Amino acid sequence: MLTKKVENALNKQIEMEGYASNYYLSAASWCDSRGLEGCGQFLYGHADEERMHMMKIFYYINDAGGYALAPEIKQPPTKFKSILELFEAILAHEIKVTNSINDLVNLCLHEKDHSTNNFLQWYVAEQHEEEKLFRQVIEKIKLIGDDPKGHYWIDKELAGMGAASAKGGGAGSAT
Ligand code: OFO
Repeated sequence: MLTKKVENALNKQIEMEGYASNYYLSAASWCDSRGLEGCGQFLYGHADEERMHMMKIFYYINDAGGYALAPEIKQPPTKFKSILELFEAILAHEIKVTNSINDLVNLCLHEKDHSTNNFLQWYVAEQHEEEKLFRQVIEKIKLIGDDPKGHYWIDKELAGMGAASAKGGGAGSAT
């Protein structure tokens, strides 16, 4: 059984995961509209993953005797100055999500809710993987160059990474 505090915090996390999904969608659209289809494909995949993260919490709340709320989601950024800035913004947002998950774990420990703490450990691992992935992408962009020629190669690189993550891998592929 969830305490009201944990239920409210989980519902807040639903909103955050939904926002993350739309953030990726917005970033994918920015890339797509500039002919960066590989980057777009990679980001559309992440939008789907974040929706799955949202739904996992949604089902968990109801399964645990709470009441999951369909979230109101504000519009994410739609303009980015460059690919590098876009991925840096994504990493910054993922770090926010990590902090929010850590706060949730702390709350569960405080409320002695070991079941939800156990459930959240999947997210702890997932956030570790995502932060690592986006740090790698940012390093690659810096290496290849954030200019038109560099974009061509970054797009090819991320198209490959998008295809690999679509096949599964990391905590993100769990159900
Ligand atoms: Fe990476 O945001 Fe979900 O957990």
